[in-house]
Amino acid sequence: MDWKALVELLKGHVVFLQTHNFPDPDALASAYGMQVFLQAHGVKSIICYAGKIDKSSTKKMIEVFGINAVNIDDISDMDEQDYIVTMDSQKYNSNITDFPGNEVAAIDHHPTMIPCSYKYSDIRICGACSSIVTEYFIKSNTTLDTNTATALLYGLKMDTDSFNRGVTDFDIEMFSYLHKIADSQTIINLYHNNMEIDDLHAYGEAIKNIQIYENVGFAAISFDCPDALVAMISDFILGLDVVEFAVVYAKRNGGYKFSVRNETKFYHAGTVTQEALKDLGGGGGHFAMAGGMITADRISLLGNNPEFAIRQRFLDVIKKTKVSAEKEK
Ligand SMILES: [Mn+2]
Repeated sequence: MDWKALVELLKGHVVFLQTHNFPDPDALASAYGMQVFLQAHGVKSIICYAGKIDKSSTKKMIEVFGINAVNIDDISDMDEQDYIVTMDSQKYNSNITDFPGNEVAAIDHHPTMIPCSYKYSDIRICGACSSIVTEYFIKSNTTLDTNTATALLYGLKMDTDSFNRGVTDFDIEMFSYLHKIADSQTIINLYHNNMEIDDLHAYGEAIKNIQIYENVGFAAISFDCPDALVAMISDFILGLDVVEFAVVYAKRNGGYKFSVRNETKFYHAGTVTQEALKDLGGGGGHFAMAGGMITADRISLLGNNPEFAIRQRFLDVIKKTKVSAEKEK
């Protein structure tokens, strides 16, 4: 991490901070934190994204912290000269749309799927992109106001499932810094009001359709729902005592959107998902959590029982992974 190099690189340019599509709290918080940080060093930037901000909890977060995130449809003047910093995501990922600007930098906490050479990159595996952005304030001695600290803490809390998932010593260190400045009441208010009545329909369908094969739980949702909701349901299924690996998917644009969770030490959710969805649309992510999709044009590859084929693909990869883990013992 070299905060001066980042500021130097961006100075004098039109800068867009682009989150992954359908941004979640960590993407928005880290982009917002970076915007405040850059502003303090004389660099103006615009937060942008593709897709929708489709959860009321995320909309509420934007309102509460006063985050100005602009949908790409409302940006007409971005050109190739403009600089893009990808936040909580990396160029070429399946969850980020390629905008006209030049991706000169990436700040992310996910493993790299397809390498890209940036002028500046800060990609570290940790619980949340918000943690990485927090360090920019600390290392540069930049004042961190309560609002920004609260947003970053919220992003960190949400992405780590309250410090249970993918959390590292670094996240805890950043948390202890944010905690001193953040407003805990705001966090409590946001945290305890992140489910909508409509979400219950998706939960209901997942509960009805759940299928369990040994320690692997599958649930299909027959209608489109926001990424964040699919992820919440995947967490929910993982909460079952017999389930150690959860695969939840919802219909989207003629294909499927996946959220995968792993609590074993044998499998890697990211690589299992990548392998299982190979040639179908793509996927990947962390050890404990991953996402993916099957695109409409690839559905036919699954034959006439797509749900069966999906289960088969995941179970095959999991079985293979298990065998190699046993060999290593
Ligand atoms: Mn994140």
